[in-house]
Formats: sequence, C-alpha cells, structure tokens
Amino acid sequence: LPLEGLQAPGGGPLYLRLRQLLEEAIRSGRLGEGDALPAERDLADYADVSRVTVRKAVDDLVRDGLLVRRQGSGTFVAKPVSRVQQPLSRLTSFTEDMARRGLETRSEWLERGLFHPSPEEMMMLGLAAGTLVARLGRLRIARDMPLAIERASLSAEFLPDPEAVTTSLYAELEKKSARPVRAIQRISACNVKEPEAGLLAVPVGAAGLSIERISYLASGRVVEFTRSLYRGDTYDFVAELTLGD
Ligand code: 16G
Repeated sequence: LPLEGLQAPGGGPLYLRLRQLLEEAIRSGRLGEGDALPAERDLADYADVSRVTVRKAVDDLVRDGLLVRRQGSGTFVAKPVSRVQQPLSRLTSFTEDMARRGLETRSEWLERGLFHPSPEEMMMLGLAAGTLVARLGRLRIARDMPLAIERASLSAEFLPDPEAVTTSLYAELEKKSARPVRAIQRISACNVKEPEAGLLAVPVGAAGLSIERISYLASGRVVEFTRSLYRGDTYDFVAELTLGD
C-alpha cells in the first residue's frame, strides 16, 4: 500500500489523509474487489499512525460502501456499485425489477401494520372516515446493497392483513385482484439526511431521488400512495420519448 505523504504537514486530519490514500488505492485498482485490507494493527504500524486513526478512516470507507466488514474475517474491498437502469414507462414492482436483473432482494421492515390514517393519507387515498390504513415501510436491499427506503400506504380495504406481505406488495395485491394498472410518479432531487443516510449507507447530504407514486385500479380508485427515497448514486431512471403531434 502506498501510504507515502501521509504525515506531510498541512495535509488535514490524519484519518482523512489515510482515507484518501486508501480510496485512491481502491479507485485505481491497486486494491481490487474482494482484496482483504491489512489488519488494523498492521496498517497502523505501517502507516505510523494510531489504531484509532486507522479505525476512523476504515469506518468512513465502510459507511460509504467502498469497504465491507465481514464478522470474524476482516475488511475487504467492496464490489463497485453498478447503476441500475430503470425504465420509467412500465408499472413494475421492485421485486420484479430486480428479479429481471438476476438480483436477489430482501427488505428490512421499518413499519408494517394497520394505523389510523394521517390527514395526508386520507386525502391521497380518498379514504372514508373511520377507514384504517395499511402502512409498509421498508429498506429495500439488492445484492446486499441498500437501494431505497419505501413507505407505502394503502386503504385497509385492499390490504386488511399487511403482515401477509413478506416479499412483494404487488404480488400480494395481485392475489387480491387489486394490483394497480396505472400510476403517476413524481421524481425530485434531494439531499439525504439522517436517519435515512444511515439506513442507505450514504454520507449525510449525499444526492438522493425522492419519489412519490400514486397508483390506480382500472376503475380509477387509488390503491397505493408511496413515498420512496432512492440512492442517487445507484439509480438511473430512463424514459423513451417520442415526437408529439
Ligand atoms: C416499486 C414502487 C413502489 C411499489 C413497489 C412494490 C417505485 C419508485 N416504487 O418499488 O411504489 O410499492 O415497487 O414492490 O418504483 P414489491 O411488489 O416488490 O413490494
């Protein structure tokens, strides 16, 4: 590992300099995907810095997804994040989108149950007074990488048993003949704040895409109101444009 220049005066905090040198080694390929990082103690000796400094630099790179820690076996260079190309014209589900790319998905549940609706949910879903709302809050993960936080709200009429959704909401709605056929989706830029930054494993202030989807049944009834936050560094939304008349 080329760590020369680490102790140069005026270079800023040591751990940041170390982080930068490690990052350069990864980006240039000198440290390749899957390579193990030397043990913390060895790295500290070698770079002539304290173990606290090494830990801080490594923690930073783990948080930013360049390194991964494996319990009991050490720290390794992570797989580079490849961007997902998501067509914007089709009404598909996250599970389907990832399956099409051969990526395994899982979710960490943040919220799942029936609740009294907020005024916004009542309005967006057109709920009659007294109707409960099913809320599904999930961190969506593909190939062990967190991609998005999604918070879906649906009238309990369509999803009286939110616990029934284990992997795919749309698959469950399909069973209940309530899969949406049309949606309006709004995408806007944002900066990721805490606690979302922690969940998505990006630095606070990183670019994100904030997405709202309102989806409808063929009858015109609203089924779903979903707010999502996608990592800006992993998703490209692609739309086909045709010449209008
Ligand atoms: C997509 C949708 C989300 C929908 C989910 C269902 C966007 C921005 N969001 O992620 O609205 O609830 O798919 O996925 O595209 P599932 O069937 O895998 O649960």
